[in-house]
Amino acid sequence: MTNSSNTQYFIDLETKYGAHNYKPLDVVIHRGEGVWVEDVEGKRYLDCLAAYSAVNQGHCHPKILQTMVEQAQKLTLTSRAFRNDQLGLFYEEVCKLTNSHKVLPMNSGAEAVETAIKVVRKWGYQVKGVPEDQAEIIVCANNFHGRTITIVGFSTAEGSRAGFGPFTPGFKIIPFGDAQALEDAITPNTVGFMVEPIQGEAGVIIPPAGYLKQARAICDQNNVVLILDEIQTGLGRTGKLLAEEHDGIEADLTLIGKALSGGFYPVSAVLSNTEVMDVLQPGDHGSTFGGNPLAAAVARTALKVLIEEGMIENAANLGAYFAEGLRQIKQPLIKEIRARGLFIGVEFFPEAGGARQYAKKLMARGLLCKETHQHTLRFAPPLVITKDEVDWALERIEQVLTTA
Ligand code: IF1
Repeated sequence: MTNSSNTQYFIDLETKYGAHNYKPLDVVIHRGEGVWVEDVEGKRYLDCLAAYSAVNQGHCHPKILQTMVEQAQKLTLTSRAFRNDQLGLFYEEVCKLTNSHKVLPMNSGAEAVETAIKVVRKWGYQVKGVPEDQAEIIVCANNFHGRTITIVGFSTAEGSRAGFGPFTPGFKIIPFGDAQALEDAITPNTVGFMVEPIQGEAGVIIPPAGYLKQARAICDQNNVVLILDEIQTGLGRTGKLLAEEHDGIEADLTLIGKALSGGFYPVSAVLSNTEVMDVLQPGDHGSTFGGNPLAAAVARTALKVLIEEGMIENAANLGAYFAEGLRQIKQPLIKEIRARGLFIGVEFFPEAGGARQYAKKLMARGLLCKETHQHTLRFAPPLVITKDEVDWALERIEQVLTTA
């Protein structure tokens, strides 16, 4: 076997030279198209992770690729010292689509989260009148918002925090899905409440019906900015453009990332109403790459194909179909199946001995997915998946879950 087709060769390289901050499944992928990826030995897999929802539009979507290439041939980066002809168009399109007033573009999801934290703190001091350095932000237990020091500082996952202190003060943690806890935690110094509409890393945890509506009302009553982290739930994943639509609410700040580029490039954004975003003045915040013309052009096309090609409706329809198929599988070790659109979690009882074994067996049968929080298997394929492909996946999942 030549080096270039030898899985072990690439794994050894990563082990020898790379930081060991991940424990990936031992599949080395070298190309992808739509919902399918191929490894270096020519084996094909149906991708049910979709790069954690960054490739909602499918791998290497041809129209996004075309934009990427055409824009890269013209102009990639100006820095924000100068203007470019893509940024304003991106702003207009994303605002009209999401009913937002103002946008601030960044790169990674974590940067969007950090940006939101800065913006609500400044809003708290300038508009709400919170005394200097007293601003409080409320977050939820079992959150996942990224990996910076500030963000892991308010994580409740010991593995994310341990060894990285001291952390940024000013955060309060309450249980997820508990509106009363939110009301009780608010003080006159509370500037924001940040929450995932559905907790992803925690295992696709859907809050009780009415929770987000109550949270919206409590934030309104107490002059607190509601920040929804839709970095994973947004852009079609749950069968709506934004997950907030399921609850008929609008956040004050909405964070999007991942699929904003269809997986071609790191692009994130903070979507805001005017009052909150207008506290930022020139020099307050920025990024060398944020809002660059390549990112803006790619994001414009990524949003366009999501809408024009019916991916959001497909997520709603085939997500329901996928979940229904999973519910037909007779396996008493399944504790619960949670699904909204193509955001699906299958939680096993601890007696099953962890979900990773199933992920490995599914990989051997040509389906890629990932366990989360030890006992939950997450299925979140690209939103371009077809009914036949869902059937193909269900067949394999049933085989793996019902044969010892
Ligand atoms: C990794 C999880 C998914 C996110 C939400 C912000 C970010 C993320 C709701 C930060 C990132 C990631 C990153 C990825 C694993 C992944 C993940 F399992 F850890 F939770 F998707 F489910 N808000 N999610 O989900 O965005 O800075 O990474 O662009 O390998 O850490 P980022």
